Amino acid sequence: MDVVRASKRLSYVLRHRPDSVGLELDPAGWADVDRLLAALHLTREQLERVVATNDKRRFELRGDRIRAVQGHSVAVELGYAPERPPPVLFHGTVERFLPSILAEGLRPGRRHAVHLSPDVATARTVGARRGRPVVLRVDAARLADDGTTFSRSANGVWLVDAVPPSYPALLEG
Ligand code: HQG
Repeated sequence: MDVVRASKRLSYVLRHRPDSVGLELDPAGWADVDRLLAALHLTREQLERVVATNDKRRFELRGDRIRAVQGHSVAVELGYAPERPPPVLFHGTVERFLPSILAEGLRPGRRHAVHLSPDVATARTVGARRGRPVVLRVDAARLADDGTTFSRSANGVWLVDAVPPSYPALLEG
C-alpha cells in the first residue's frame, strides 16, 4: 500500500466527498470505520498505519469512528473549543493572491475556516504548495481582542472564520 496515496484519498473522502464512496459523515465529521474500510478496500491495519504515520496528523481514529481534523469543505461542526491564540500567527500564500487578500482580508474560500500557522516555517510550507511562498503575519492578539473567535484543530492549525484586511501584514525577508 502507498501510504501517501491512501492519505490523499482519505483526505478527499473525509473532507470533501464522502458521497463519492457512499459514506455519510455525522455532524462532527465522523465516519464509520468499517464502512470506510470496505469502500476504500483497506484493512484496519493499513488504515492505522496511514493515520499513525501521517506527517501532519490529519486524521483522528477513535474506535469505530474516524474523521479528518480540519480542512473540510463539507458542512461539519468540529467542536474545538474557543481558545486564546498566541500573539502572532502566520499565513502562507503566494504573491498572486496578495492584492485580493490585502483588499478584502483572508477568506476561507471553499473550506470552512481560514487556516493560520503557528510559525513562519509551517506557513512557508503551506504557501509553497502553490508556488513561491509569501508569508503574512497576523496580529492574532488584536484580532482576538476585537472579537474574532479562534480555535485550534487537533493537529495544531489555528482556525478563524475570516481575517479582515487590516490584520495581515507582509513579512519582509
Ligand atoms: C488564499 C493544507 C484571494 C489563501 C495546508 C490560500 C493548510 C485568498 C487559498 C491547509 C483570499 C486557499 C489550508 C482572498 C485567502 N483572496 N485569495 N481574500 N483569502 N486566500 O488550500 O491556507 O495538507 O483552502 O492564501 O497545509 O492554503 O491539506 O487554504 O492560498 O494547513 O492537510 O486562498 O491545507 O493542509 O487555499 O491551506 P486553501 P490554505 P493539508
